[in-house]
Amino acid sequence: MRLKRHEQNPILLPDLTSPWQCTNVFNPSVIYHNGLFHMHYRAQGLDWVSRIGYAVSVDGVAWNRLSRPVLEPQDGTDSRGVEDPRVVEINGRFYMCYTAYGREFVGQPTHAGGGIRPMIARSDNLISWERLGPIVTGEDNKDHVLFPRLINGRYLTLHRRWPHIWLAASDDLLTWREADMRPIFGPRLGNSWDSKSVGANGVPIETPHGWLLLYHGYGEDHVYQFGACLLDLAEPWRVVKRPLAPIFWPEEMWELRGDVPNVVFSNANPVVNGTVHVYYGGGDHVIGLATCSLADLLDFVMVEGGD
Ligand code: BMA
Repeated sequence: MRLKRHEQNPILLPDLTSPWQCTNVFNPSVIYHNGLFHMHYRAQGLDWVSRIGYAVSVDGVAWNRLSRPVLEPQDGTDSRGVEDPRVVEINGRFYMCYTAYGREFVGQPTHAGGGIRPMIARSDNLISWERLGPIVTGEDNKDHVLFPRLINGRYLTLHRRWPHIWLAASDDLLTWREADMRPIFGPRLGNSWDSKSVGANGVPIETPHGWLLLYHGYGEDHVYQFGACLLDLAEPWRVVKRPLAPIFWPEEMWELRGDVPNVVFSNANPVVNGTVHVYYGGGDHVIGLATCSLADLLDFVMVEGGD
């Protein structure tokens, strides 16, 4: 089982005429809404600060982008950039999980002196975003993504306390208590591709068998790859299937090289007409698309995922 690259890859490149997105465009979120694909992507330009751009598409391959970013840094908590959006629609409103990379931090300085916060913002039109706040502060935490519906009346999010994927619950998206957080899975020692680190990709896909979660990982060689697993539908902290093999890894020149080499990094896997559309950053420099049938991916996870 492996994802198939689109023949028109890469599907989005830096715009050399635009100061804020002339260097890198990568790690996009994509949702399918009202018959259109809506992309939010991370962009870097002349100042190397990450901003979030927006683009829209009829076919999911050719994009029309807004000339201005839809989210930019606003204070010391995100002055180094707003990164890696993951957008989800819940009960008719849109929520964006994104990483704020700042110079100011609460608690101990971490990760080379920067603060890395998992933030949530809300929108009714995908363009204007209102910041709700962070899930946690005072630690380096990212790769957070909300589930597309409430479970037991609560919002759920995955997040990453390195090197494990955690689950957290909240009544209102504003208060996230430590007591409502727990680790759900981590790297697999000795397994070639995800032995060092893992983190969630896009919004978990609801299926009759459970939540299908695509995730990224790397091993000793630091090559980013994707895997898939299945979380229990009612108790998503329980991992029910997790195949050993990856489903995608860098092979193209623009995945092996780029701004950061050997990186495929995905924040989006919308399902449209039975096809999983995996949008991803290649080499932290451009955007690619790879697909598979949802039925085939589910088969693979069920059959190869162990008991
Ligand atoms: C991760 C994230 C991603 C990035 C990846 C590879 O830690 O910061 O934004 O694509 O590293 O550089």
